[in-house]
Amino acid sequence: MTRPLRIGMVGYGFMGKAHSNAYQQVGRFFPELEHRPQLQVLCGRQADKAKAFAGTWGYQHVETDWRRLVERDDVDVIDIGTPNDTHLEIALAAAANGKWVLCEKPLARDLAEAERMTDAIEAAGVPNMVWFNYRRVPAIALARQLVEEKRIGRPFHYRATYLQDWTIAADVPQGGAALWRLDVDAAGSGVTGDLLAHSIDTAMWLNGPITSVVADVETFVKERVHQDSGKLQPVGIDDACMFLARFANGSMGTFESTRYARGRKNFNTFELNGADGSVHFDLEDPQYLDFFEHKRPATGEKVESHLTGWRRVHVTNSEHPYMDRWWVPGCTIGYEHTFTHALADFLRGVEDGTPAQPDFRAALQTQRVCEAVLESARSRKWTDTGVESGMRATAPAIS
Ligand code: SOE
Repeated sequence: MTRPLRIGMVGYGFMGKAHSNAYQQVGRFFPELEHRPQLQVLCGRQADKAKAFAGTWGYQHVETDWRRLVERDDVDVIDIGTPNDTHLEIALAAAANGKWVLCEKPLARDLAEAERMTDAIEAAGVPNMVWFNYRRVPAIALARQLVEEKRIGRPFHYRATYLQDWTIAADVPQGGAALWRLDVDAAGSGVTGDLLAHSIDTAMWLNGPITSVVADVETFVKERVHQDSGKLQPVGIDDACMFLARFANGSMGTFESTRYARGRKNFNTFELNGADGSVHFDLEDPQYLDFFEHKRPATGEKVESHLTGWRRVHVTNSEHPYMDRWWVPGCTIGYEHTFTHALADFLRGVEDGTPAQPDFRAALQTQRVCEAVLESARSRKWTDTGVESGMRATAPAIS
């Protein structure tokens, strides 16, 4: 038995597309799910663009004001795919109207907003999720599986980078449709909220809570023309951020992110080194997970030291996370599939009563780390994150 789930999508940009595609694909590739997303209403401020998007993707109706959208009786889910400065108000109103709420990352511009959103969602008791899609890259999910299988052993180091290069030119303006990420009022922060939030979410999923950080940030281009005013205005975001971290499990972390790494487009990498093994991932080569296994020889067993080395696992077998839903071994999948996987996990969680992660509360923990990072960069001191120790984003205890 299937039942329709009527989607009210807010936003028709990059994420509007990525999420709409997931709604269309999920029932085809995860047919066992009971809920079948139905593209009901597309909401966007510019009527002509909203209508065009709705036509392309098959939304039945168009709204230009999210306040009307959240009150509609023919909508079950509100999906927030708009700039960060709109997340709070929309989430609060959606929760007050009893809608399920899906929100694009980062959860909010800052911790205070994220706390209000989490409180409101939990008080309303509605299903919710934040689209940290990279957890659903099969190779990253495989890394988590290897941690759970205790193949990494006692963790020592976690190393993450998230590098891009699209804001190097000083004449790139800030603000407006495509460039709100450069406007601190709309985004809340720069690479910390936009890119490092991904790295932090993945890190805490694989390696548990981050307890304290010390950070440094830089804004290389100090003034940019704002698209709304047409005037040169100070830039309030961090263009680059580096921080050291301590994890609750005793391991050490380094995180680096910038939009000024010439040649790097979406270079999202991590490496985890433990006593028994290491994993390495690079999103620019997303089908692969590199794994190094430190073999402890059984008594009398000869170790073939001349053959030790990293193993490149091509993560396309049906035994790999999510891959039984797609093609034959060796045939690859891409970025858009991660959203379909996230949605499938969310719906399954609702149906079997084990909410998918990261929900708002888990994303709130990532927001705590982002806040501590920015605070540390201001104070130039080690700063506690306040991440809840029982957080549900935590990887299982690693011995
Ligand atoms: C920024 O350029 C961006 O689009 C992020 O906002 C996304 O979350 C990331 O996945 C790709 O890069």
